[in-house]
Amino acid sequence: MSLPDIYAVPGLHPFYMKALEAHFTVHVDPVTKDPAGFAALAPRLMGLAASGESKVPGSLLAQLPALKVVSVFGVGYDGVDVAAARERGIAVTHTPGVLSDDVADLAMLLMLGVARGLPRADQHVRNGLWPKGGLPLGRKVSGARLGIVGLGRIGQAIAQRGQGFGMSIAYTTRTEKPGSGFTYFPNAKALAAEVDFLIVITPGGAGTKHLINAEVLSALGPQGFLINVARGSVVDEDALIAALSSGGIAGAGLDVFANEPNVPEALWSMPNVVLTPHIASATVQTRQAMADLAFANMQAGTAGQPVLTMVPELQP
Ligand code: A2R
Repeated sequence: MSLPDIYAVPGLHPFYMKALEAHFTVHVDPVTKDPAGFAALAPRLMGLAASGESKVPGSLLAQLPALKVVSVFGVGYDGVDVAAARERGIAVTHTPGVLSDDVADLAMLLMLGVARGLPRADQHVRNGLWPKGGLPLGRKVSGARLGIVGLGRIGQAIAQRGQGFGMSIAYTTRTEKPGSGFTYFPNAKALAAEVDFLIVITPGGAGTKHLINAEVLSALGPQGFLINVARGSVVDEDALIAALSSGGIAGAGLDVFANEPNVPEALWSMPNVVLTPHIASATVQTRQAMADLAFANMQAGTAGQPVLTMVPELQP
């Protein structure tokens, strides 16, 4: 018996691909790779495997009449046209929860790294500069004021870690979380004005585009640090570069960027910035857990069974 056909975007994680290939006939990027054959293949494609950064526009969904599920390997799915999927009765799933610890860990790593100047200190030793002198003093993290923009699964995991560092925790969300025990601010600007470190961990997409703008950065001020582990679109990158280069804020730790994998060259040489290439969930353990969940969603969705983790907008 032939295996069901599915569509896979290019560059999917090998753990996810391995599981898919054992149970499906996987067609990688067939629109581009075989445009002539695509019309014949399209009516057989029952699932679409995507990553958190993939673009899955309504125009693509419209070409896939048999599609039952889009299974995203990632918690963010802002590239998927969920409204178009809803109209066509297509399930959209993601991998919430299994990556929260890793993303929170990386947020702390970036915060500590930029505050204590880890990249520069490492280079200082490697380049043989230690015997010639010391480094500028860092910024103490323990006991400082932490502000979290977005107090969902990952935001709460960050808050827990911040508590472990004796930090005071405040946050902003669209709706107050009275049970959290943390101090609520109605918007990012008001929060930024009251904290030393501002960590951004909302979803991406139109609703949060440039939530962190010049005004918010100005409120964070010359002693404040920005950490972004959400999506590049949430921060106005031009405003951030301007604030970093003028001393408007003290520094930044960034895992996500507006136009990945391209990072503005202005950031490369800044000593008060720590940059990582969107690796927040990139551990063996978490990528395997994400692959297992994304695969389970694909299997359930293509079999017409209830999926495990539907995106919130499509939940009943
Ligand atoms: O919707 P609310 O009020 O419960 O707050 C959510 C918050 N959020 C916002 N906060 C401020 N302004 C906004 N415009 C805004 N829109 C959403 O983000 C909630 O507290 C948080 C999202 O939490 P979860 O849905 O539990 O997501 P999780 O697993 O923490 O992941 C967050 C994002 C992903 O969407 C990826 O883009 C990224 O982390 O890796």
